[in-house]
Amino acid sequence: MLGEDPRLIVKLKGEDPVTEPIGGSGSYNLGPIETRLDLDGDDVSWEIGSSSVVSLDKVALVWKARSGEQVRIFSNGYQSWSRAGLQVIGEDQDPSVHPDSIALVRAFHHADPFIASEGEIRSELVTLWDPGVGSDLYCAGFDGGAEHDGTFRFIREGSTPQLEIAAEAYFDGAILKEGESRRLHSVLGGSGASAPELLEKWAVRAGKASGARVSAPYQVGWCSWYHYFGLVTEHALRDNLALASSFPFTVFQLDDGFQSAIGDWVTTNDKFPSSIEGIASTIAANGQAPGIWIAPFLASPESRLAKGRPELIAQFKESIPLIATVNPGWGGPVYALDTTKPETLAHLEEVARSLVEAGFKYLKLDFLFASSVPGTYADPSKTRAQRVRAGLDAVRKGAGEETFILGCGCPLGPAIGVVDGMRIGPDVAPFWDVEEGAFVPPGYGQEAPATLNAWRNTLARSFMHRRLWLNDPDCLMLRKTETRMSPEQINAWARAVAVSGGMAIASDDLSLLGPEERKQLDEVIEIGRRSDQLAISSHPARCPDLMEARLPKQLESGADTV
Ligand code: 9PG
Repeated sequence: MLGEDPRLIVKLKGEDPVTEPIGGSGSYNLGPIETRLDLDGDDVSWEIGSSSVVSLDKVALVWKARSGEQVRIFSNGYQSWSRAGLQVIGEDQDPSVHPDSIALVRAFHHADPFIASEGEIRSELVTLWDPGVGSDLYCAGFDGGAEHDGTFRFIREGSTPQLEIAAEAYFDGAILKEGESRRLHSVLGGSGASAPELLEKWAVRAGKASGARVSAPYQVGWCSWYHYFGLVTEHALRDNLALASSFPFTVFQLDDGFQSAIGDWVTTNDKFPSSIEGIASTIAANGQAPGIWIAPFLASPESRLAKGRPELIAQFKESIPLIATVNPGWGGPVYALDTTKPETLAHLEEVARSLVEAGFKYLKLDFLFASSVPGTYADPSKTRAQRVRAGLDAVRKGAGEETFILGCGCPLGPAIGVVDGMRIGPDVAPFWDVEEGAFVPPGYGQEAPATLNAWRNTLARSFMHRRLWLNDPDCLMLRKTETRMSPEQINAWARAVAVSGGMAIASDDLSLLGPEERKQLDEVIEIGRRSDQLAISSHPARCPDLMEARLPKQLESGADTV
């Protein structure tokens, strides 16, 4: 994999990077960091040791490759909602370069929220590139992401036909003790002619190395969000439940809007007269598995959690709570929990256990990037990835092995091996593209809620399905009223969900679905099941124009095509 002029780079916090050429497998000392490299064909395994206490920003393998006029890169964003797809060096820009980008938005796209250098293209966890010299495509990906984030950087300086590629283990200033060793995630390389096949091969290997949970059954269900949004009521939930029996739903999932506050997940608000136990038992009595949404790593300033247990909140600095995101629907800023504290992990475990004991069998865990946001955490030895992973492990421990866990707003790497399902794209919406006049934070246009944005990622990340988890493309919306999508757009989205073989979760007021929409749902499920079966028995749906178009248009499973 390593091309010409391979080098190792170590960067400590606040210091200039140091670099040394690599001559092959062996041990390399750069300042206090010893890196032991094992080059094996196209793969690299590596381990670092520190001879003193250091704050480590990154360790990177860097090499050069001949490139032609056009260098095309599959750029994979950091978390569920981040864009994935083709970028071309010199034509596209890293979203952080937007003059008005803010740190919180930059952190949506990439592990490293600092501004990329001019012309640099990045990809998280895995990448694929066509150097434009008529040769094969190259693929490289980390074998997991539980210990640290893994970023690929591509840069072409000036007009030189040389491409510089870096595979970076991102530590974001984590503290290493004197004498401490840490194994890094291996970098797996490959080359070949087919982009989807190379990405699938990587996903199989990374999934195996990280203990991916890929055996849950095909999911068919209902979710309250994309019709009712935060205005959902118990009344609306019960109305839909009353109609659900005539649909093939196995899961019935209540989304954001039931909780008494962000952070207080086991108590309901005034719109829900019943307790969470009451809601779960009502759903179960109707014959569906009860599902519920929570954002476990968040707490609003008004929550009982933030007020009663302020020590669980991460800090921006010196007693100033860390704001993880700002959401007008929740009344503004919300804080991130400090998942490096055993007390926080005990709390998360308890929340998950309470929900499962209340009867929920499906947990949609949202805004999981919260604990990856840079800030001051109690244990500075933990990387961003380890903070996310620790929180996820705590939830899994409380929820037990049988509970279906769906990750959302989730950094991808740290979740492999914990979640059963993963949202792999931005939110759908009852409209196709971001609408004129809508406020979109600078640099967030391709992540903003819009069915088109969900479509892009459904095609571009199809290779992850049944390899890293079950893909959740986001919800189906089949209603023809109370939507600004045309019948053609509704149909196009439904077909993408179906052919992807991913989770089929409808999010309509069921009273708006007539026989025609019901027939369409049945068709989606029929194609979806077959595509999913093919993903299990041979390969997931493939996107043949992945490297041809920034917005791919084709998806093919053995069952059908888009
Ligand atoms: C509930 C929703 C749904 C949805 C999730 C997530 O402000 N924001 O940037 C923002 C981004 C995503 C988002 C909501 C707000 O949607 O993806 O399915 O569960 O939360 O609030």
